[in-house]
Amino acid sequence: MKSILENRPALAAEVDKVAETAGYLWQKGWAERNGGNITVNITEHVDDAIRAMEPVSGRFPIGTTLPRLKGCYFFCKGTNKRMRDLARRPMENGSVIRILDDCASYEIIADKAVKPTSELASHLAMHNQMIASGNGYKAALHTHPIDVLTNLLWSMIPETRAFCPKGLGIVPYKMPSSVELAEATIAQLREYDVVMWEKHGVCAVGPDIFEAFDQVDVLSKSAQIYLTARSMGFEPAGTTQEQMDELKRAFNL
Ligand code: 2HA
Ligand code: ZN
Repeated sequence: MKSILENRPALAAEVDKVAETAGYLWQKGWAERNGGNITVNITEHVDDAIRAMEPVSGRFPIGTTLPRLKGCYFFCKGTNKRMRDLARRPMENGSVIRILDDCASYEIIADKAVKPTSELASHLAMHNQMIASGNGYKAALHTHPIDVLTNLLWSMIPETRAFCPKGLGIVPYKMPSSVELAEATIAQLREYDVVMWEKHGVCAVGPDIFEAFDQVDVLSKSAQIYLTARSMGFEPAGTTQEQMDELKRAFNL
């Protein structure tokens, strides 16, 4: 069977970036078993031939109605699939879905009938909001980092300020995969690009999947510095407010 990626280098490049990121998540220990999920809005790469493609699945409800997603297409990690497998064989461990005109259901169009991530409602709600905000963001990432990420840790390395300038939002515990989790997540996303799902993991959004990953990565690095300092018996002071302000002026943050 012909892959949807064949003769579509721009689309193939986006899927390659997802596969590369999936490998990082596994190497970092942030993706045990089927943990974590990735979705990328690929609508800009969709041509008439893709629009004409017959589904390889039935229709499934999203669980919520997302008016901005009419006619949108997403590459999604498959539910119950492993990040480490997505890294090597993205089209066997993920699929392309089409949002239907009711904005409340989707069908799978390629390559195989791999059912998308269990956190689809949260992911699609985030994409819906990113479109509404006009920020041009195309990627959403959910992962299970080892470090405890909190706002305090944000000040540990100056780069965190530069590369994750908005800091971290906190979403109180909600059932995984629930619409309540989706709603609480998008409320935090109005202010932040990275949110912590209490007792679960983090979610990050960005223009592409690399940028979403980088934000979690810098926060995690900050957390490691903090925890290493604590384990050596001192409380790190972090960047002072003065130093932060200086950075802000110098780099226009
Ligand atoms: O996809 O991480 O939150 C597995 C999960 C669910
Ligand atoms: Zn999870």
